[in-house]
Formats: sequence, structure tokens, C-alpha cells
Amino acid sequence: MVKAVAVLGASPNVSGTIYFTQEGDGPTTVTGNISGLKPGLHGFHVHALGDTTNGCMSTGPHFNPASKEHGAPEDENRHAGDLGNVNVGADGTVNFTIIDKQIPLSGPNSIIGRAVVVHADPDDLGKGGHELSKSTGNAGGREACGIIGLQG
Ligand SMILES: [Cu+2]
Ligand SMILES: [Zn+2]
Repeated sequence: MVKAVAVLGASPNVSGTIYFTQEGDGPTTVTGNISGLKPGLHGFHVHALGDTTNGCMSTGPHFNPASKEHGAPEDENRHAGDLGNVNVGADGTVNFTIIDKQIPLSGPNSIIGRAVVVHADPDDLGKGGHELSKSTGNAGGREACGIIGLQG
């Protein structure tokens, strides 16, 4: 079992912790809690770089080792980092679990050392018809992010 964690930072209002576990070559389970977001859907992705020297802006684009287009988690044509949306409740908090096969914690496509980013707006999952739909899901600003690191 490989375990990893990302503590969300680089934001004055938003906080949270995201945990990752993977058994062998199985899917990765992501469990998280985030607070301080406005209610509703917020895009949630793995971005390519674990670089927060310029806040969340320097985490690069969505992690995309197979050079695909932006999409929904269940789509064949999606970035590996496309984890869809988290749905924040009226109290500004969300607890969620995501199980995904494209974000391993070891091997050539490992997400260790990359970053998770939660966005200001909903991810349209590539289907919104906006000029950014096929690259970012038009999910708006980067509200908070955290570097994914190994956990013991
Ligand atoms: Cu993102
Ligand atoms: Zn994407």
C-alpha cells in the first residue's frame, strides 16, 4: 500500500487535506475534506507540477501524460488529472471520496510530487462549448492547491 497526502495552502480562506492510497496496481482512492469554498461545484484536478513558488499558478496545466483533451473522469478522452468536481455544501465544506485508475502513486505516471488544485467554478467536463472547455473545463481561478507527497 502506497499512501500520499496533500495539504491545501496558498489561499487565505480555503483549507483542507487530501489523502491518497493505492494497493498494488489497483485504482487510487482519494479522500478529502475542504472548507472555505462557496457552495456548489468546484473543479478538482491533479496538475502537472508540484511547484507553488507563484502560488497555485505555477502548478502548470492538468496532468496529461497521454496528451489527451480535457474531459470527465469517466471519459476515455480525458487528462489523467481530470477528477471532475467536488460538491460543496451550504456550510462551505465538502467531504468526498474519488476512486480513479489514472492517478497512480508509483511508476512512470505517478502523481507524487505533483499538485492537487481546487477551482473557483464548476468544471464543465469538456462539454461546455467554451473556448477553455477542452483544456481546463473553464473551471475559473485556482482557489487552493497542495503538493502531493508520500506519507508513511
Ligand atoms: Cu485544475
Ligand atoms: Zn483536464
